[in-house]
Amino acid sequence: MLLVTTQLAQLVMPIEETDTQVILTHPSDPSTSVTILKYGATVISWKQQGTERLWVSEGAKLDGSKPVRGGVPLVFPVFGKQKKESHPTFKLPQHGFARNSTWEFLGQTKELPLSVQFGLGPEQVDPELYKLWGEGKYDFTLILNIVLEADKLTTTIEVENTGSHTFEFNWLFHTYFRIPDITDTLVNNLVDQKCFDQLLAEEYVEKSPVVSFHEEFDRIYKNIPTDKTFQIIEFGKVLVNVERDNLKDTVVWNPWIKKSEGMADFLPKSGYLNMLCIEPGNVSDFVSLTNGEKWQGSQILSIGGEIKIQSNIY
Ligand code: TA6
Repeated sequence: MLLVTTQLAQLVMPIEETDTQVILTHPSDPSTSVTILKYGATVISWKQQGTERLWVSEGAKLDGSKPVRGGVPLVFPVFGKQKKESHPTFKLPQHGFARNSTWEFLGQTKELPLSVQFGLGPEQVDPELYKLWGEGKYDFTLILNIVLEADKLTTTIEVENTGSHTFEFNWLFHTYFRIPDITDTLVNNLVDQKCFDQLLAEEYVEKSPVVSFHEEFDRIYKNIPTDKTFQIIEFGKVLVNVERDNLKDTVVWNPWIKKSEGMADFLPKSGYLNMLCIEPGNVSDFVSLTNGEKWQGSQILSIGGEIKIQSNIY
């Protein structure tokens, strides 16, 4: 059948691969797409009906010289810096090595919903970096599954211990959301959850039904039931819903003015007004995997919908 040019133009390439990136375009909506940098398997763009939903610094390095400042950096096998010198992750850099290793694009796994996979193993990690983790004695496979739907983006990580030594790890999706103005932004359904405040170095129970932002904010909310949905709300409208599967903790972070000024790759410096990190993970303790064991967790991001208040009223 002869397709005229305009119809051909409508034929969307659902998956496009370059040397450094993979771009998924929704089969029936070319204005909905997700771009993944092979370096760190970092999602660096999620456009939903043409609106960019993630924040990436204008100073972000996309050439593999350092982890991307923005998008969805992947944190493994340690969140932050381990304090115990005897811990196998003690010598690793902050947030581990998954976000600064080049992952292998494993291809498409499903037509609908459009799904692709990326993989990481020890052979893809800088040897100098890898031997900092338990003297390099561990063997693992990470498989990242990314599913793009019309108004939803799901990222699932599967961790497998493919070696003979048991290891323990943290996992976190370090997601940077793009928002119109942090000073008009609220996040709900963290109320009554225990959190560790990284700025005060103390633990307390969150008592605000909706959290607002007026200074640097860096809290690890712990052991939150996965039926709780966090909603980023502005002027009574839900921007994004953040749901989790098997990820019991969530970090909420905004660097504010001073911290932003201290990060060379955080640009523009006013960018703190337009970003908010809501980071589902397992970071308040370690997951332990013995030989052959697997673990998986998902972050499910969706757009809009009704405000849903979920508090522990019983
Ligand atoms: O997730 C919050 C956090 O742990 C903050 O404390 C801050 O360090 C942020 O991560 C960014 O870390 P990075 O290593 O990407 O500069």
